[in-house]
Amino acid sequence: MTEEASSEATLSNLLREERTFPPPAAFAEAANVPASAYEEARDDRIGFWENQARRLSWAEPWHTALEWTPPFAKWFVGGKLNVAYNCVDRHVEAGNGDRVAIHWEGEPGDTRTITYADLQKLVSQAANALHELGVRPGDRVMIYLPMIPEAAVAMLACARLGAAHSVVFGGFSADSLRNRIDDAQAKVVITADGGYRRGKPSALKPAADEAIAGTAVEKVLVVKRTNEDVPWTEGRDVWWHDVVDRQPTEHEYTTFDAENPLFILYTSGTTARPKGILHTSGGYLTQASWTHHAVFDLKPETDVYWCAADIGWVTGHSYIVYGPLSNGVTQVMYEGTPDTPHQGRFWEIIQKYGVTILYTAPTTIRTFMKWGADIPAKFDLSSLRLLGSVGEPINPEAWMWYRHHIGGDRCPIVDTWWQTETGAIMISPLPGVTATKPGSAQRALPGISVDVVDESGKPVPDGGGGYLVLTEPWPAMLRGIWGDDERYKDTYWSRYSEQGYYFAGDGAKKDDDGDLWLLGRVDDVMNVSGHRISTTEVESALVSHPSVAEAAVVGATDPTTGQGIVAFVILRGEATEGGDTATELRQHVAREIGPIAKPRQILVVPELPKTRSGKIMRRLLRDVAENRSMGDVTTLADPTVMNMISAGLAGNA
Ligand code: 6R9
Repeated sequence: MTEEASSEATLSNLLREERTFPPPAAFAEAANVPASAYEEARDDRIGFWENQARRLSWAEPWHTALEWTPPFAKWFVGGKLNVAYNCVDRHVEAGNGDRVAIHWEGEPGDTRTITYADLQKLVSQAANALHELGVRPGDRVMIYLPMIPEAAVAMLACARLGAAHSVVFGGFSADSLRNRIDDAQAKVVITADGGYRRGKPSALKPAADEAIAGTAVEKVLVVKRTNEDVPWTEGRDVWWHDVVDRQPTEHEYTTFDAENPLFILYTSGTTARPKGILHTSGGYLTQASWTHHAVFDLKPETDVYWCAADIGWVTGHSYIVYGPLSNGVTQVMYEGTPDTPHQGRFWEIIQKYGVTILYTAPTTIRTFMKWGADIPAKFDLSSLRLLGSVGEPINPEAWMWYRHHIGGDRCPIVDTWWQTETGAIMISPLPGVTATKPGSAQRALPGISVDVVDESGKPVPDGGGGYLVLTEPWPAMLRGIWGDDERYKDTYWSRYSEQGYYFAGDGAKKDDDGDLWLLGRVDDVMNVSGHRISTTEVESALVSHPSVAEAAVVGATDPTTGQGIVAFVILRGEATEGGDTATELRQHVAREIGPIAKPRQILVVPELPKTRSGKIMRRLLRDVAENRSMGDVTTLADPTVMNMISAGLAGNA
């Protein structure tokens, strides 16, 4: 055995998961998508997607399902549709206007109930207003809003007009917003006075103003949410309630090409130049809609669905707005943070609305673990029937906690792998079919072709590890990087250009059953004395210790080993920081993975630096671990976290 192979073998310990959980019989029997979907798609992949496209309403049918000029794809060429009509009007026309589309819950406890008939009126008014403000098909509109219904309404209004929206997280800085406005050459910005976060109004308009000054933006449409005073630029700024509310509640839509741009979403990156991921209409909506139906087993008449993501993340686009609404779902939308006013807020919401499907991120689940299982135990969660996870690899430990404490050991869990670039879910169990394994996203959905390959592009055998690639085009795939075809080719298609594979940038392993384990971004691989160790594996080992709630691991330059493993851990609510916690945890990792993976240093911290989509910014932790001054923190959900960490570490020393 080579050294590489032997370390791979040691490191696979954690990923040899013995437990499997087949779907409950009743669930399987009533499931939307049966096992035969895999065969159907294998026999005729394109035909399979054409069938799913027929779940939508088209004004004109396509003549060519896929035009593939690698790496540029066009799906459903010649087809015409209106995305907003598909998400709203057709449900009203089908007699479901009275169905609740959105149960909105504001952080302070105010609520709004919006039916599909209401939504149709709201979207029509907003579309009329945007038209009045000069928005035309092909234009770009920036959306910088808190989690209020107007965010979804604004997106749909743009879609209705054939203009592309670009949503920017409310938590992003003025600088980030300005970069994106410039790159997209947006004409109109939709923002709000502010939103509520952690029990307080949090202003948005001042940052929007700072970002807009000197750009090509002509109009700023401002929603009143917090009633705080805001700076105002006459002639440029208009209130939503002045301009939108007086519009007719009907809007005659036109239909657009399947390849008409629907949105640009910027990925939060480490480089200065934003990367605008471009998505178009027909293929995107087909896959967002079908995956939502298939992976969440969505039953529009009876389910109450809740995706607890922010709309500024791709998950909010595909699984709050386009997927769910195209399926006529009743859903919950929540404005605030999970611990305001108390740590049981999520469970209270689930109990109140009878939520049946919950979709959230591992980071949130680990936060709940940290707060303790007695909190959800105080609420009635018996309405839940399916749980989903997205955003990061979910540690087996967190998976089991989610299954037991939230899902009452009865709800299937779907661990869904996908990216801003893929537009919709690619790898996930099918809840009525797959016997799930804690920590594994398992296999490609029907109609999706993935593989794990080595450096040279050769598929690795079962049991092996390498890089995740997508081997065939898929309907919701990005159509490019806005304004930069070269960068698109470079970033995703140059690494395996010979094979024509899309390089996802994620490490992955196939276990002995051929199931997939995602290991995080490939740049999250450490090199310790020549052994390649993924940060995810060490983090998983740490989190499997009863006193650890959350862990982030980085490789810091080490004079002897190349890199040394530095772990930042948050202890669980009940655990206290004792003198030998670090020693105990180092031994624990050695037991779980092998001595080579033992962290050089373990630092107990109160919080971890995360983006709004819950991804740990290891780059900043590496700065701390290597005693450097900190890099750019503007994309952090909470920029004060790094100060807390530095202060805590200084105190420890
Ligand atoms: C949807 C979303 C994409 C990156 C992706 C991967 C990580 C997402 C995951 C997962 C393991 C999962 N990721 N889901 N890793 N298991 N179920 O998160 O999009 O913000 O673009 O991030 O997130 O590393 O490459 P995006």
